[in-house]
Amino acid sequence: MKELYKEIYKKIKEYDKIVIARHIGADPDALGSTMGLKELILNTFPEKKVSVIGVYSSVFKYMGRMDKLNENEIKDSLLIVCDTPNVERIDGVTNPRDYAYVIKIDHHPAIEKFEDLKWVDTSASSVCQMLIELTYETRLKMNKEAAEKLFMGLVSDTNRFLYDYTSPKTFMLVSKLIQDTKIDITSLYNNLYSRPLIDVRFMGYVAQTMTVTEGGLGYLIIPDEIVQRFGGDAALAGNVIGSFNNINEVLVWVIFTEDRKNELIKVNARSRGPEIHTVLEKYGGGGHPMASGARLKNKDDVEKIINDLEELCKNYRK
Ligand SMILES: [Mn+2]
Repeated sequence: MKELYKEIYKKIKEYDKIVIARHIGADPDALGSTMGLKELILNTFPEKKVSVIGVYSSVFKYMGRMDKLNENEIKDSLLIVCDTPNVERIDGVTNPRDYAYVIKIDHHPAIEKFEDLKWVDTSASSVCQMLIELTYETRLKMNKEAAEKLFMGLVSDTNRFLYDYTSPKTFMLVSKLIQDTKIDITSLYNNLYSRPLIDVRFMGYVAQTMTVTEGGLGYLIIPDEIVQRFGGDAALAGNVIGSFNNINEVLVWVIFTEDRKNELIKVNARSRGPEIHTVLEKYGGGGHPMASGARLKNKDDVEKIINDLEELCKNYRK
């Protein structure tokens, strides 16, 4: 392992121009790792040119702005891809081979080889955790700005140290990070977890209205009128779906949101028991085993999905 850290460090040292990328649909780990890595590199090598690319996310504006990429510099640049297992999911890179050298740093199971050098650790809670580790194992220099970004990404990917890949190593690295940089973790939690009142009111609506079946399926169909009442954003369900975890009576929960403008029904589904992605795949959607979604053109599919998920819950309970 030590050799791998050294090799990554050597490549960073070798290149004057470095581009850092992450996956589409950015989340705090993707943003925190790329922005944090940029800080680390510039703090260690102030003369280098480091660009973080990808679509800017206003939801996570506290992570910082993206950089403009100079196309002419690609062929001389080192590309570091964080938190992304395959080319199709890299935001802002069509062909990694256009770059001089490619490093992949990831904690997803490997899907595709597009790199010259890889560090994939599926036991790591987050790529942010991996970068804290890399820094302490090499001559990269930590600072407060990098620490804040890495901390937020790690906290978000572990859901505040709740998920089971939170390990003794996670706590050890975070402990050292806080001690070294004196980051103010309370204010950072504010960034991550304060939310608009409308989301909370909508959560109340979902909690009040959700039907819960015998098998442990919670479901809810939200008509367009209700979406309009809560601000008219079809992304609303996606913002709150994660908040219905850990309810005794609910194993799987799904919200169907009518989107009249686009003539479709958005499906957001979550599970804390059976794997649900295969059901959603059947209806043209997909995702992770515990978090999936779909966009339905056919209204009849709503009932079919409810039946399939209910079946899944019942079998799981047996
Ligand atoms: Mn991640």
